[in-house]
Amino acid sequence: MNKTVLVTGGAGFIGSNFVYLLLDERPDWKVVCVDALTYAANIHTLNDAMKNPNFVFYKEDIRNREGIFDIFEKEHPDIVVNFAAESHVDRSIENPGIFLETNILGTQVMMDACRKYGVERFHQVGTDEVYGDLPLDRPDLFFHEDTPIHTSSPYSTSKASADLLTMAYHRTYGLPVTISRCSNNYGPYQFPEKLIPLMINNASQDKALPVYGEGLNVRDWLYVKDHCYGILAVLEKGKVGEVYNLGGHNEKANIEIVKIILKELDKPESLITYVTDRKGHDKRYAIDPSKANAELGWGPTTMFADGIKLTVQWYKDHMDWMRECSSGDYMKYYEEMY
Ligand code: NAD
Ligand code: TDX
Repeated sequence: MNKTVLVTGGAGFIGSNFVYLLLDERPDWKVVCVDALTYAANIHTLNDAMKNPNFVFYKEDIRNREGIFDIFEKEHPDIVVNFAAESHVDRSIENPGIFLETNILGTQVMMDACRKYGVERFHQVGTDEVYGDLPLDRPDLFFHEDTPIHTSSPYSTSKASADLLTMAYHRTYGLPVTISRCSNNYGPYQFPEKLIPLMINNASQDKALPVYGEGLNVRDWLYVKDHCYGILAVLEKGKVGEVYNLGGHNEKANIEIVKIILKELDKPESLITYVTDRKGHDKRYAIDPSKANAELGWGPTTMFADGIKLTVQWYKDHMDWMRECSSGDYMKYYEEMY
């Protein structure tokens, strides 16, 4: 059946992977991408999508009510998937304001447009960071959908606020919403400020690899395509008003990840440099994805050992893309950070 899906943040990391997944897997759907093209976007990521007649791109800010309403007026989406966000924890510590504006107020604008024009689903792309962190010495503990919200950073607080607002729009106005909360993603098209592409970028140039604290913080890594399949499963099989945790059962300490990357690139561990820890640094994230397994039949299919090889190879093959991202603005940020 033909559907029009409006994807916000589709020029960023996960949003662009989702755009490509939809164009491949649902060839009779129209994909409308809305992205403000912030520093985190690279328009060349969408070069192939632009050639597809089922794809249309709008450069627009989700905070701009008038502009967003105009797009709804023209496109009348059936489904809206909201990826657009300020997504980097370190930047939220330096400058929280824009996180509150985009992640909370931008989400409100998107849901107001959905209310006005009517949609069959508004899907909010959320994060496991809303649950706070788990202790390193309790490997038996996991985040469940009913784990209390307990945020640490301005980023996770803004995402938690957006989730709460999404549920409020469901209860108060009957908006047909779903939320997915995912663990750390890795794969192609991730901006090189995030751990994995940053380390690949630096190691490829024999630059120091800045590891926060002792590198013992743990994240649960999921290949981006598996996340995108999870979102599609929520859209097609998920129940309105529900939250679904999507995770990989693939926990690794940061230092393990860095050493795996060095091995893949055949670079020495002497590049590792321990730097001042992130303020309020969450210790461990670990998702229990059993609800998504049981209700949606979803689970990750990419083993980390394979996914990380694919990822390192992708960045080696796309150094031009990496250089485009590492423009003047990004280098200024990088030099201030490290
Ligand atoms: P990203 O930073 O790579 O991409 C974000 C995109 O949103 C960019 O293209 C940017 O231009 C766009 N954007 C930012 N502000 C905008 C605005 N005001 N209006 C319109 N577009 C705007 O982020 P990502 O890693 O792809 O994350 C996508 C979503 O998934 C976010 O909501 C994030 O919170 C969530 N998430 C990410 C991860 C992860 O590991 N990366 C894990 C769980 C959840
Ligand atoms: O240079 C670095 N050195 C380092 O040790 C960077 C950039 C990170 N780290 C550590 C901090 C974290 O423990 O690596 C871990 C991963 O860091 P990020 O890539 O910044 O991700 P994280 O803070 O875990 O948040 C990510 O996952 C959840 C995404 O950026 C969020 O958008 C998502 O919601």
